[in-house]
Amino acid sequence: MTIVPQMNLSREALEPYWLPFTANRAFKANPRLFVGAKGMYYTTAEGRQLLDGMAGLWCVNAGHGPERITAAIREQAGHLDYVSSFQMSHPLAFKLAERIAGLTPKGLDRVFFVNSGSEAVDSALKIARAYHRARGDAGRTRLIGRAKGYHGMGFGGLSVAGIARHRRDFGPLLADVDHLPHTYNREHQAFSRGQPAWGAHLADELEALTQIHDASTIAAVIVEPVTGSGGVLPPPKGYLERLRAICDRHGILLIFDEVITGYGRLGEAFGSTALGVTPDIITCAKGMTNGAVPMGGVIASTKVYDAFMAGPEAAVELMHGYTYSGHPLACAAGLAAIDVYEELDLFTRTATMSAYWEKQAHSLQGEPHIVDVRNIGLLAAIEIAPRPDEPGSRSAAAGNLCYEAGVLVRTAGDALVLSPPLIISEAEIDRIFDTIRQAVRAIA
Ligand code: PXG
Repeated sequence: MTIVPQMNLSREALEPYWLPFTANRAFKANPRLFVGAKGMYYTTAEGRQLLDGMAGLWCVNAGHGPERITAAIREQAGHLDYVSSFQMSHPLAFKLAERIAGLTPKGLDRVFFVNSGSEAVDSALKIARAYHRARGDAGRTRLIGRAKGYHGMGFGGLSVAGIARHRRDFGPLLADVDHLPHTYNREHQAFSRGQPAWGAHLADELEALTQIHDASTIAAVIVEPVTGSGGVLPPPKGYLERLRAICDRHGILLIFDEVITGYGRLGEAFGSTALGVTPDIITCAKGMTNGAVPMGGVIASTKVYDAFMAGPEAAVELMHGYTYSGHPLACAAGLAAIDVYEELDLFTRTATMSAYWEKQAHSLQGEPHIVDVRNIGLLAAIEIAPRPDEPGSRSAAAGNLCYEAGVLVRTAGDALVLSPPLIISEAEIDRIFDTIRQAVRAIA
């Protein structure tokens, strides 16, 4: 019997677990197992410390395991383990919605709880369609996404998403969907610091779509304010403002998917505030509980919410929700996470630290294979030229070298993407970029 040393389990014992988004056979031959985490570091099963350059999966914004969050979950589990949110609730759900409404741009203050980013997106798309119907405008059903967009793995989110490899295997998606082009153009934008100067005009593609579909058929446009998984693409200056104006002109709802940009990543509680453009609906997840308990949310404007509140008072206004919506443990973690963010003044700190982050990220310009560096807030992508006919192989090799050197980064196609906990220090920022520097110098 082969024993996998990291796990003290037989190779066969690894079979039943089907891992998501993973090369299962390769993983099971060489498992990466983590047994602990604190602050900026993971502990692997071999006892190595790994600097977490990804905040888990873009979610552990205050670093791993803040005691206040852990204690809040523990305590809540002892009081009220579960209660349905259908026609009943519990006090923490109301408290959390109120706290979140205090973090969002003005006018966005009605919070619908779900359990993940994917559910947040599907819920937001359904709310957008139902909103128009509630106003007597049921012909508005079309949903517009964008190339390179990631909106989770539900059929709704996948339909508006723009990463072909994610969509390919699953048959027909939602009908009545179209996409804007993405905003990346290396020739015009390479090594931009923060938002690129070129590309605002790409928002006019929405105007062009209204000429194909007729604006009166379009319910909503959904975009990530900064494309995340698709490779960290900050919006060109003026682009989001232009999308907003076109949506207003045609009565189209604007949804910002802030699953990554929410909860401080751009130096304000939400990216909408940091970027100065207010959507009608925000989706969030990840940083909501600092990754400790699954949770997501749809934050709607009062205008959207009020449109649902016009019918008979005893009637359910939105036929939608999940068994675990507003789960007591998630709400406890959500409240404690906001406490921790505020106690550390983490969002302001992020705004300050991102200048150093930007400087160090761009110090990689001129190193071998590096064809672009993109950054905004505490996000960055290091674009690595692919080997001929082997897309992704060189970035994967660089990512593996970083892992061996004790730094966890993520690869997205030909890019290394970085999204560290917001508590990162200057010395840790140096270590991340120096490790990448050594890695790209070492690979062919
Ligand atoms: N919207 C956005 C913008 C996201 O980044 C989701 C929705 C879906 O969230 P859930 O909680 O359902 O996973 C996400 C998630 C990666 C990666 O490799 C990114 C995500 C998830 C898994 C992998 O970058 N983002």
